[in-house]
Amino acid sequence: MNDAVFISDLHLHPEETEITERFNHFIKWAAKNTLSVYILGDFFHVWPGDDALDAWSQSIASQLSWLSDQGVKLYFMPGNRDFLVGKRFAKLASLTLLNEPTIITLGNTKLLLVHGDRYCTKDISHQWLRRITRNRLFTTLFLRFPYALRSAIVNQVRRRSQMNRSKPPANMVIIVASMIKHMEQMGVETVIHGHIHQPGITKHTLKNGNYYQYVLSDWDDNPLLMCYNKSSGFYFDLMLGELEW
Ligand SMILES: [Mn+2]
Repeated sequence: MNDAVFISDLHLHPEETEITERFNHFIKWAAKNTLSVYILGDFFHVWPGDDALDAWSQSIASQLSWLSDQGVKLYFMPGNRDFLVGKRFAKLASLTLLNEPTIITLGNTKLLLVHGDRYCTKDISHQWLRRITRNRLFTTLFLRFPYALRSAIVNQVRRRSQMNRSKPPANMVIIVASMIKHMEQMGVETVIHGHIHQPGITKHTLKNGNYYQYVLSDWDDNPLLMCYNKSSGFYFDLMLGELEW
């Protein structure tokens, strides 16, 4: 049994049926294998606001809520695609919303949780967009737009991003200096993030010590799950089990 499992970048969308099936499988896996789940952003590929709730997203919410009923604590940090996930969805899915960034402690490790896009500091246009979209005044105003208009805007973004789906944009790169600076500011030596879809564990050795970077995977093929338990520490796992995909 794990104390925590970290996932991100599922990019759930009603047209992506395989990813939805993987998510369904994950729910059953998580009920048996972890005490808590941390979702670190881009859970949904697009989310125009909680009034986007339809039969498909209601079913996602009810599965999360079922998992919570099994005693699994659920935490949700929005990413750059689902920053409009709000209290209504959180309540329906029985999850706790987390600010970005958030610090938690597991065992003796202080962990910095972020989505990851904040470290893509070479991507000037994204950082500009990020400042706007993570601004509460902007989100409040944007949510007053008619739903159809918001939906059209976010779907336009989706179409554009699908065109270069096979290769992530060159500017989607973590700038390590920006990341370490943030970790120093936050007083941590370990960060967990997603966004760049390049899973791995990297140790950065600097004069003043070591910094550990855990990067989460996307869900396009076989997602790797970042797990933590007291005896094994942090490790990547696959959703194995008796359930067929
Ligand atoms: Mn992202």
